[in-house]
Amino acid sequence: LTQRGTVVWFTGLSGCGKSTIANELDGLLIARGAAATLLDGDNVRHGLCAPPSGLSGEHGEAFAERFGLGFSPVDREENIRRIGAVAALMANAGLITLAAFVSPYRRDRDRVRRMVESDGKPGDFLEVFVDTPLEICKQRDPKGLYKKAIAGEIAHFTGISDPYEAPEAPEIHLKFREGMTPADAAAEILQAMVDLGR
Ligand code: GGZ
Repeated sequence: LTQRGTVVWFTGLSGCGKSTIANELDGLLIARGAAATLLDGDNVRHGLCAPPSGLSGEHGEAFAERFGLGFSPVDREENIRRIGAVAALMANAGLITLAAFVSPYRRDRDRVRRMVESDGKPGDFLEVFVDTPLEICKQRDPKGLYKKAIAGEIAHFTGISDPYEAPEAPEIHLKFREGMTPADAAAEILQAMVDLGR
């Protein structure tokens, strides 16, 4: 691998495996001596994009209301904008930056692509479509969120009550195969990155 900063952007439904695969890939990259880092829901939705708590004293509630993000279309747009800006900075500093978010709207992903490419070069943004069918994600339902969404308990749930706009020309298209492990998927992406000159 060359040490050129790159944003590897994973997109796919809740439960498609993107976070697990991105974690595996992060491990593979680090084992090869690459400077890699991972942004995902667990570190971003609870940090950069979380409702601030205990930080602003008497203004706490107003603060949370204005700056904390949920899952309405406008909140997702802002979530992806913030993550994209951070990922672009990290890639600019030379890191292979893995970002794993549902990022359901094509326009928001394309905006991140343009931001990364305008800071660097075409090829610095690789979109990875983790293409696991909705039926499989529903069966997995690791957090019971699909069950709740189907029961109408979660508004704007991607795939159930909010759209998922699949990438039209992702650099890497990971189509679901029976028996494919996250490690297999990560190895495939690593090979694709090498093939793409990363
Ligand atoms: C989709 C939701 C929702 C709604 C909570 N729609 O499987 P998970 O649990 O861990 O991944 C999902 C995660 C999505 O957060 P992102 O920051 O990736 O979303 S986005 O890129 O659209 O901004 C899911 C959980 O949060 N979750 N409510 N309504 N996923």
